[in-house]
Amino acid sequence: KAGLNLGERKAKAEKMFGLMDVFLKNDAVSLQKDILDHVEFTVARSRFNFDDFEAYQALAHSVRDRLIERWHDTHQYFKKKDPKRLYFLSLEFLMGRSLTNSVINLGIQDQYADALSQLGFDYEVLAEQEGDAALGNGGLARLAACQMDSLATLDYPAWGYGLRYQYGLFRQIIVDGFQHEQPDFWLNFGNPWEIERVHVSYPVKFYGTVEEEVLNGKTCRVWIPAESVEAVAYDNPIPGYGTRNAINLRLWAAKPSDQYDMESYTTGDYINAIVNRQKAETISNVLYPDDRSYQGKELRLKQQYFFVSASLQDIIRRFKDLHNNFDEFPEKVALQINDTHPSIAIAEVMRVLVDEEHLDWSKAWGIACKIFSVTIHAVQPEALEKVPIDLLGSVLPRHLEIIYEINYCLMEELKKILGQDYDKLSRMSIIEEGAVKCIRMANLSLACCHTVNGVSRLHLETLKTRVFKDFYELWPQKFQFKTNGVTQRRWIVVSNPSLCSIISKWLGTEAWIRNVDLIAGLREYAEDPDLHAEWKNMKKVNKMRLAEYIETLTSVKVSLDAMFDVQIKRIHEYKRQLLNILGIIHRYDCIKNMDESDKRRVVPRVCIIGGKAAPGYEVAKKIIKLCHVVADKVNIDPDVGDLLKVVFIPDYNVSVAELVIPGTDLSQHLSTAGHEASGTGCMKFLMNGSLLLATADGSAVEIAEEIGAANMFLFGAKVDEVPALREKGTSLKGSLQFARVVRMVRDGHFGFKDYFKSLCDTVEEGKDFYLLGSDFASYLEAQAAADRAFVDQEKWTQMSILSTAGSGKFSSDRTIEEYAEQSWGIEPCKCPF
Ligand code: B1N
Repeated sequence: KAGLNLGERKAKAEKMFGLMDVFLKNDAVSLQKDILDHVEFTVARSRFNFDDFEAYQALAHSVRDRLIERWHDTHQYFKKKDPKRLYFLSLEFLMGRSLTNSVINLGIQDQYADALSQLGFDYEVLAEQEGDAALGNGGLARLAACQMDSLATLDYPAWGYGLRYQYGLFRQIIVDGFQHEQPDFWLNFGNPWEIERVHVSYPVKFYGTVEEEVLNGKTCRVWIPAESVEAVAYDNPIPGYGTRNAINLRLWAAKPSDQYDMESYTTGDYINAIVNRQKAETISNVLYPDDRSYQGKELRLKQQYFFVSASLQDIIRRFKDLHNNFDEFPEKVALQINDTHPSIAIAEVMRVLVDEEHLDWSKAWGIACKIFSVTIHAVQPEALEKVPIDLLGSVLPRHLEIIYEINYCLMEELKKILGQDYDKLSRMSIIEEGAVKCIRMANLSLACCHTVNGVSRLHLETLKTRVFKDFYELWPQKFQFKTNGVTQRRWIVVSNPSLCSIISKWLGTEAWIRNVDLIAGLREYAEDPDLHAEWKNMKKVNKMRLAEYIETLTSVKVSLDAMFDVQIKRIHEYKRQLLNILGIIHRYDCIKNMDESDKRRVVPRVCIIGGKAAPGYEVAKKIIKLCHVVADKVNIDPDVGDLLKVVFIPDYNVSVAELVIPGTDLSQHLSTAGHEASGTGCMKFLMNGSLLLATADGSAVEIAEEIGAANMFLFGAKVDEVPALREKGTSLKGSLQFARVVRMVRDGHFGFKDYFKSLCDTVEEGKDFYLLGSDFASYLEAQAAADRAFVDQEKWTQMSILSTAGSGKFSSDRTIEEYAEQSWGIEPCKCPF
C-alpha cells in the first residue's frame, strides 16, 4: 500500500499543526520526565545511574527540544510572511556556552532549577559542565554572537551564516610561565546545541579552468571546476528573550563529495580515491588563530569561499521558492559582510547572476550594489586583506575574471570623475600592482556595498581621513558608523544574577532586559545608602567567586579588600599589556622602597591579566612570560604581602569572562589612541559596574560622554597627538620612571634577561611605536587617581552605579536597531505566541 506523497504529507502536517498548537510543558514534573527520558534514550544511560556530565547532556537535550519548537514556528512564520531578510555572513562566531543563555531567554530557568533539585542535582553545577563554543578569535566574533542575540530578541527576520570548525580557537595552557597551544576539539562529546541537516547540503566548486561557450547565440564564459566539496548545514537555534522568535545560525561543515572523483574509482585507484575524499574535510577543520594579520593562505581563501558559496546557494534557493524575478531580490535580501573576510561573496553573486541566471552584467551589478553592506573592524591599512592574484586565479579562476571586470568598470567610472589622477586611481584600484600582484578585498567591498560601517565614531573618522580617504571623498554618503554594543542578556542577566536582581528591584521592572535604556533610571538612586549596601554586597559575592577561581588555578590567595584590577583581552602590542606590567613593576618598586607608615596608606591591589597570544606572535608571548616572572617575584615577597598580588588567568574565553567581569573593581583598556577600532570588553565591564581606566580610544570616547569623564580614569595621548609624539620620540627626562622599570626588566631583576631583551627593545627611545614611554607618566597618574577614589568606598560605589546606569547606549540592541534602519532596511517579524 503506497503512503501519502510529499505534498499530501505536508498538507496533512500543516493541518495537524494548526489543530494541535500544543507545546512542550514547562512545569517541574514535565521537565523532570523529559530530562530522565533523555538520560535513558538520548544519552543511553540508566535513569538510576548517571553522572553530572550525563545529566548536563540530558538537560541540554530537553532545552534543545524547546528551542527547536520555537525555531520551527519562527521559520514557518517567516516563510508565511516572506519579509525582507537579513543574512549575516561572518567567518567567526564566539558563542560561548548555550545552556544558561537558552533557559533564560526561554524564560524557564527557575522551573529547570526546581526540576533538577528534586532529582538531586544542582543546576549551576550542571551548567559548569558545558564547554565553550569558541569559533572565533576575540572582539569581532563575540560581537557577532551578541548581535545574533539582539536580532532574535528584537524579532528581526535574520539568519547567521558561518563555518563549523572542528577545532575552535586553541586552548592556552601555561607551562613555566610560557604559553603553549593545545587543540580545542570541542565536538568530542557531541554538541547538543546544533541540529545536523544532512539533507541541506550544496556542492562547492574549486580550481579548474574557464572556457568560452556559445549559448543561444551569445558567447559566455563558463567555469569548469576541477574539485567539488559538499557543504552540510548544522543549524544552531538562537532564542530571543521575551519572544517566541528563535532565529537560525547555520554553520557549514565540509564533507567529501561524490561528484568529481568517480574517475579514480573506475580506474581502480580505490585507496587514493578515499584518501582524496577525506582531504575535502580539511576546509572546515580549523579556525585561523591570528586576528588582524592576513597572510594570503590558500586554505583561508578556500574557507571563505566555501561558506560564502554554500550560504548564497541556500539564500537563492529560499528566494526562488517564492519568487522568479531577480528584480525582487533586493526587496527580499540584505547581505551583511562582517569585515572583508566574506567579501568574495560579491564576486560570487555576480557569477551566479551572470553565468548561471544569465542576467546582463549591468543589471547584475545593480542588484549586487543594492544588497551588500559591510562593516570594517580594522584600523590600520596593513590589516586589510589582500589575496595574491595567482592564488585567487588558481582556486577561483572565474572569480578572478569577474573581479577584473568589476575593476575595469570602477576605473572607467573613476576616470570620468578624477581624470588623469593616476596616483589616486592606483590607490583606489581593486588590483594592487607590486612585487606580488594582489586583490584588495576592502576595495572590492567599497566598490559594491551601499554602506560601509565603522564600529565607533572615532573609528569612522580614522576610516574617512586615513584608510579610505579617497573613497570617502568620492562617496561620502556610503560611510556610516554604528557604535558596537554587547547584549545585556548574557553580560548581566546570565553572568551576574545578583546585579540583575538589584537592577530589577530598584527599577521596579524587568523591562530593562529588553529595553536597556531604562537602566538609566538607576541614576536617581546613585547616592541611596540602601542601594549602596546591596551594590557592595553584590560586588563582594562576585569577588569571592573570582578569588576562589584564582586560588584553584594559580594557588595564589588574594584579599577581598584589595582592588581587583583586571585587563583581559587578546594580547597585542597595541593593547599595551606591557604598559600594565611596567606599571605593576613601578608599584612594586615603590612598595619596596616604603617604610611601614607609608605602606599603611597603600591601596591593596590584585592585578589580573588574561588573554591569548597568536601562536606565531613572539612579542605577545614574551609579554605573557613577563607577567608570570613578575608575579613569581611579587607574590612571595614578604615586604609586599597583600598590598600587591599579580595573577595571570590562563585560557581566557567567554565563560572565563563571565566569571571575571562581575568581580572586577577596575578594568583597563590601554590601547594607543587610534588603534582600537571599538573595543567591546569595556562595555561588559561598564554594565557590571567596574570603573574604567582607559585611553581616549575607540568606544571609550563615547563611554566617557555617556557617564561623564569624571566617572572614569582617562589618560594618555589623544588620537591627534599621536603622530607628533611618534615623530618626536620619548624624551628620557620626562619619563625617568619609565626608564627605570624597563631597566629593571633589561637587567634581569625578574630573571630571563636574554629572553626579555628584544621585548625591552620594542619600547626603547625612537622605537616605541605604541608610545608606552610617553604615556607612562599619565598612566601612573590615572592609577593614582583610581587608588584615591577607591579609599572613599561610598564615592567609588556611586561611580560604579553611574557606570552601570550609563551603559544603556552600549547594548547591541541599539546597534542592531541602527543597522536594521540605516543599513539593511528590515523590519521586525514577530511570531505570535
Ligand atoms: O573587532 C571588534 C572591535 O571592538 C575591536 O576593536 C577590533 O580590534 C576587532 C581578522 C579581526 N578587528 N579586526 C579583527 C578578527 C579576526 C580576523 O581573522 C581581524 N577583530 C577586530 C568588534 O568590532
